[in-house]
Amino acid sequence: MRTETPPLIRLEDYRPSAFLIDRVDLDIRLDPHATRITADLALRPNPDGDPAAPLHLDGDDLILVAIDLDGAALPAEDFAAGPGGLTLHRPPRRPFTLRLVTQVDPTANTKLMGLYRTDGVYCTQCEADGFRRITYFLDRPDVMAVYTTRIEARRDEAPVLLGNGNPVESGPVGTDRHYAVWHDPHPKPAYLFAVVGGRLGKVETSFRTMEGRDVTCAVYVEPGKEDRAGYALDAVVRSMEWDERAFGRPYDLDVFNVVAVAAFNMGAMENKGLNIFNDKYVLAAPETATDADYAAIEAIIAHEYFHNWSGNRVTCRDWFQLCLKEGLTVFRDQEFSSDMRSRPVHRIGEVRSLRARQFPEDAGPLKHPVRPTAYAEINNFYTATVYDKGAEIVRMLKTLIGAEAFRAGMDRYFAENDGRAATVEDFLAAFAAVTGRDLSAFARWYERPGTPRLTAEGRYDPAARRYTLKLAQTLPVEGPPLVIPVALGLVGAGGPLTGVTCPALDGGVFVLDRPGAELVFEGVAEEPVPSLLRDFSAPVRLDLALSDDHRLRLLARDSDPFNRWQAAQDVALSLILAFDPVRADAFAQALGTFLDGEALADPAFAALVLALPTEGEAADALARDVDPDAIHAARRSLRARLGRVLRARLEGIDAALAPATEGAYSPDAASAGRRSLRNAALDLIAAGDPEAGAALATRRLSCATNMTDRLAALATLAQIPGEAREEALAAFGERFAAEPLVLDKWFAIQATIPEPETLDRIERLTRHPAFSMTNPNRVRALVASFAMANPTQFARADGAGFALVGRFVRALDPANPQVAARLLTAFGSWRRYEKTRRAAASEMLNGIKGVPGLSRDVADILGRTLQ
Ligand code: 0A1
Ligand code: ZN
Repeated sequence: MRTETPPLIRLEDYRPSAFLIDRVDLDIRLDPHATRITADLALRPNPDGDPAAPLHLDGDDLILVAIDLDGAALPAEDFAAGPGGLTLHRPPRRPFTLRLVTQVDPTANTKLMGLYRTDGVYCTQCEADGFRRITYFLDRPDVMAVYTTRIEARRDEAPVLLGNGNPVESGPVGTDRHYAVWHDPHPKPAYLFAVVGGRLGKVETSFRTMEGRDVTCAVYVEPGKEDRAGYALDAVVRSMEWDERAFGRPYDLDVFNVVAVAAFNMGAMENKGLNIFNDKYVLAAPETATDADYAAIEAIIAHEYFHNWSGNRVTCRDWFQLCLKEGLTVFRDQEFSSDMRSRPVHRIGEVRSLRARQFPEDAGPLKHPVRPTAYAEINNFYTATVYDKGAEIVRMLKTLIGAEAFRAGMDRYFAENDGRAATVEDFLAAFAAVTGRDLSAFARWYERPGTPRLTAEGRYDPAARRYTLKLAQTLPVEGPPLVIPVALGLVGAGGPLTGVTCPALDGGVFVLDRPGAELVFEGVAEEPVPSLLRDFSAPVRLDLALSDDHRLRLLARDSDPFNRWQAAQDVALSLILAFDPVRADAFAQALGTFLDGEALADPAFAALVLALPTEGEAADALARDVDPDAIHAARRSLRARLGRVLRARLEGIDAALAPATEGAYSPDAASAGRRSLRNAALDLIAAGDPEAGAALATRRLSCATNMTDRLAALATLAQIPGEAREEALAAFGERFAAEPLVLDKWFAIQATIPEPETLDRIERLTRHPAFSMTNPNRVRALVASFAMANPTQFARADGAGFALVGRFVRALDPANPQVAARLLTAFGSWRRYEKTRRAAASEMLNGIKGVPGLSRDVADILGRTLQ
């Protein structure tokens, strides 16, 4: 039996629901294997729906125990029920209540969707379609109801009982049980429903909103780990403050709870008033978490909190509109992090991750518009395109209309759509209304897949002191042009040129809304270098032929930090793709001058300048016949050369930063920046002189006082074969044997060693007592890191790397299809390899295709990947 390509759900087929549900009263009796859910649903026909339709409620893996309509048992001939749904053949055409009693087994729920147990804690995940695994329901985001939830459990098993909204009452039931009732006054779609029950410790604080509401904010974690929850709690408070200041959005309940759980498919979830988090994005102590972990915790806490307005108060009409909440909320969390940290450094980080994940996605078989028009499995559309390109669209909108109009448009969007399930059209309509502009051409960004290419060509006429810049856009798919905001300026030998006029520019931005345009600059006193797409003003690929000298002028002199960084990246990338010793040395000289001048003034920025483009970026630039071994070797030799030429300076940086980085740990951005530069220097020294590097890294490991430095030293050492590495790895593994989140880092470092023995290492590590196929973090640490961040070994010419990942996909699929499908996306660029590797990937993918009973998640990714 072969798995067929699953059927598609299409945007154009959207119809309002035939019925609505106004109120949901739940009584949940938690039990490890037989949890009973009694749901009283207040239903009514939808005036906008089909008046003759039967009532079909979604279900998934449910056992129906009882069904009553308006208090009387429903006769068997009036309905049909199975694990996958419940149909009432002749539903009343008036308001009525349905009581459903269902039973589920949370312990057996390995998909981690619906109600499940992780380390003894009951929790739920309902986005996108998990509520139907709790009770039969109209499980679609445009059906919004007011929920009251009573939770009952054994007191010893679940002393803490949490639900959405505000706590109403609680008390004992008999001698060993208890209950709690929660009421959420804000109508919400089922995907935002949550309950939690378990033994949990907490930290809490209170926050007074701009409206004067006192909110109790709490973060719940595994008992004993309360001292690692403080940073997350602080991030909650900072997020609340910021959303008031930046967007005028206050919180709207009396409590805001965050719960950390060990097994979670994604990063976190914005359930109303009860955010549930992967514990990796909550728990932090200097000894166990890196600077990057702290930054991610801050960003994800903010992201989920900001969903309270962009997602919960205003939700999505249907799942095609996912970017409406995700793109917007990513944009909001990016702005928050930029305000909390260094804006340019954060922007560079955003763009690096866009290029690492979204550009390849948009160039391969899994590409899709930011608003897809069809899907087989919605859980496969929580993608870099929906999230990150979606955020770029919001950013471009702000660039186009200006900060003030953007804020006015946001206010209008929230005011007009509060309590509604909205669409991308509703979002754009708010900005069109406040600006009086027609945004229909801009809206094409939501519809057109693929990364546009922006080509630029400049000509200087010294006699006329005129510079002419031709810009053109090309799109991977035919169609009308996009509206591309191009922030730009001209840079002379001494810095940005002044006294230059160009009427086509508005606030330094040219809006390219045609296939091509010519910009004329007057009063240009010397031959300039154009600095284009400043601050990465649009998610496009830029084709601009510049000499190394001109690029290095941008590095030295441009006023735009993003383009200074970009200039160094461009030179480095061209050297990785085609090495030239003379150019490499000139590049090293320029880096040296840069480091001398400003490394210590802005260490975080300097660290980014030293971080060369990744092997993935080089592969993405090549686009075809990719040989990861050749890219790896080229990048390695460039780094070795830079390390040797810059050795003295790198040692100087190391010494200069030693006192500041060896003191007490603080996760703030400035301190983190110093650590990142010092660790970047160490890594480059090691690239130039592995022996000295190994010695230095070993010393650093022995005196590290925090996880950032410890892990950086270990990562450097991991690249250098030898006994020192093996000893360091073993010591680290023992030291943190009781720390699963730290062992994840240890798994990942080993899985990304670019050596053939890594395959055996991974096999060995799967037998490590801390490894588990049922915890997604463990699987991601060991296997997804290998697939996504070890290009030479994943794409080995003999196919063994592909085969290893293929085996994991197959083994995971029956238990947790979402995680299996995500792992399979590592093959998204398989057609870009040279032919031996391409054949190996094809063979592996076709092998999975033959497996009987694949999940819809995996079958969908596989079908599209092979298309
Ligand atoms: N809305 C969440 C993402 C999310 C989606 C699906 C999940 O199911 C396993 C979990 C979380 C966010 O954007 O953070
Ligand atoms: Zn989100």
